[in-house]
Amino acid sequence: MSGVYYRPLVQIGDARPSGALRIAGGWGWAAHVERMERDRGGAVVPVADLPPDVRARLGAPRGAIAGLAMDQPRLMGILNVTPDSFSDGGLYAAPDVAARQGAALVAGGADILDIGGESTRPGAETVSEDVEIQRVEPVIAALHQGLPTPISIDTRKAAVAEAAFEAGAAMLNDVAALSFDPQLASVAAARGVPVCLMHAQGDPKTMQASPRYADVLLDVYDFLEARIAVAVAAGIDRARILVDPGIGFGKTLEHNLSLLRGLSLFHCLGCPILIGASRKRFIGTLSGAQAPDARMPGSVAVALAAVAQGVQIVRVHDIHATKQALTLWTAATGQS
Ligand code: HH2
Repeated sequence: MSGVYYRPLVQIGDARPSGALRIAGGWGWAAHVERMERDRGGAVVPVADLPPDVRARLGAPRGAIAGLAMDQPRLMGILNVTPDSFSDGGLYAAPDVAARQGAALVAGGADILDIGGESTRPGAETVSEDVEIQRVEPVIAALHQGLPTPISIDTRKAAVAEAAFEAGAAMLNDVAALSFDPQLASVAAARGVPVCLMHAQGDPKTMQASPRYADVLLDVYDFLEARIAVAVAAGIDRARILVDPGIGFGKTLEHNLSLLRGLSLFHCLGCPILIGASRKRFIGTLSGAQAPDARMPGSVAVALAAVAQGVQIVRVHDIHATKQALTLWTAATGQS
């Protein structure tokens, strides 16, 4: 993008000036963008000043992901089938309990379920493919049989993804953006599934040691742009790619906040945006809520702030509360 970045200043509501650009075919629009260059700061300019290719990418409606239209905010319910996830570790290890929790998430408003068999919390150890498959496969099979809701597999490993797709998963969520397992990109390409590419700095075991960026927002943008190119080169259709800045993955509190404030920049990548901030440590740091399951109000606030920037998918633990908040936010901002 020639070293120049454009962050749409997303607004919501009907009182829209002529000439405003609808962002990604969604609920937000922008009359102005922040034009940014590294080490030079930003300047607010009208959307009329956008280069035509950037304008086209910002404005193009995003295609459906796993059958879900991207013209309204979508909730991804988290279901970790692990003994050690930071928030729900050990709760849903038995397949029947996990399947019941999945059904409860759907009843509470989840549009898609994200099933993970390996914790990627800071300090977590990698688990073997076999163990990860044993954890996720029966749960995905049970959920797929019982529910029409699409299922995403949260894994970095090709063998796990393959087993999950066989069992009925319809999307890949990779916190390593296809960099952990060289086989994963071709597995996803062959299946034709949507793929979420998430930014992380370092691996889970060491990523919080001392994360550093020149400019976190622009560095993460460049990383995601490069990973999209890798995915496309491997045969994954660009229309099936989602991007995620990876809140908490090799980021300090200030890094997380810079990314949340600048989220709408990622619309310029031309892909739906997914965000996962639910119950993460920075919410505890800012609010004083020590226990992860006490961080629901802060998680809901971050979810709404993201949706107000046009983020299409929000990955959350507290589905019922987030759904209620989203319903009321939508009504109160005059969109219903
Ligand atoms: N965060 C976690 C796991 N997967 N995937 C995406 N796309 N974005 C995220 O922010 C994200 C993710 C970590 O949270 P959680 O699954 O709740 O915990 P754990 O990794 O301990 O299982």
